[in-house]
Amino acid sequence: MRTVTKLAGFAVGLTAVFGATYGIGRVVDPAPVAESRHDTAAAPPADEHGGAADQLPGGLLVSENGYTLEPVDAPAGEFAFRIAGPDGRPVTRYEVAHDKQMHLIVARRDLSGFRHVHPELAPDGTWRVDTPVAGPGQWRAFADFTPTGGEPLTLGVDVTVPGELTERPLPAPATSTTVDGYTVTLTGAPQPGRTSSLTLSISRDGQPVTDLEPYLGAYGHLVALRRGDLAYLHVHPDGTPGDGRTQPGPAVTFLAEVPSAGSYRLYLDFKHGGQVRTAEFTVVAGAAPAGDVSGPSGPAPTGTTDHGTPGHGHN
Ligand SMILES: [Cu+2]
Repeated sequence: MRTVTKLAGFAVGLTAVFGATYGIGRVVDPAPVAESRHDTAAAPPADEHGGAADQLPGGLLVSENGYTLEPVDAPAGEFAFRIAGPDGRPVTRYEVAHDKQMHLIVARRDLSGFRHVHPELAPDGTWRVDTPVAGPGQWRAFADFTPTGGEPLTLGVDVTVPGELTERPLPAPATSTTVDGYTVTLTGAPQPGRTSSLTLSISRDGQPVTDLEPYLGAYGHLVALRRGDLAYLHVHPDGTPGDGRTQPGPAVTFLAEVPSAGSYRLYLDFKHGGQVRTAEFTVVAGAAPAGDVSGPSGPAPTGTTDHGTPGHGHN
């Protein structure tokens, strides 16, 4: 909290200095940047850095655009946190996105143990939820939210659970997986730097599932995490229930854009029979170097095909 208070004070100081500069600069040259800075406090200073912010994947920063994710001490079995706003105080007003004001996603650093939960907001701005973090290891917790008056944000923080850690290798790339008797098949492959269509088809006992239930405003919710740094990627469903063209299965289509070549883990949440399940895939975007851990070491490949080539060779 002390740090936040200091940072907030620093921000106020900056604003004051900027204001003075603005006063001087206006005489000489009315800089448009200063104009936007002078706008209402509700407008986040995102525009000036919009280009960079657009390119940086979500979830890599604990603080962005003046908003900071702060874990809060909680009883055993509970996970609690706040979002400190630009004024240093906990944010208490949020917009609803994908049916919820706050999406909390956790994954272990080895990309195992994914959970997606929805905390409850207390009037003082504290979010609480039964802890989704299970088992020893280094976890990354992502808070995906839109503060009222601000831009959508995904902030991330590390959470350590002490104990003996058994690192799990990333499962090999595959285009089919099973969960609780459901088979989920992936068509399409992400391409670095551009939007790709990913279609996930769900069947059970060999029969296509055609009565998926809406979950978070869609027939599926897809999260992608990059191997190596757990960059969190926004993946948008193509179509919404009730739009007249989107069917409740068996196929659910998403538009995904990955920032680099490399391995990603996809997590599809879907709801059927009143229960939400998560199907997981490893996918490789672009020409991943052998044993890839990080981003591209050269220009992003652009010549690969849009679809097909499922399960690029790995290892
Ligand atoms: Cu959610």
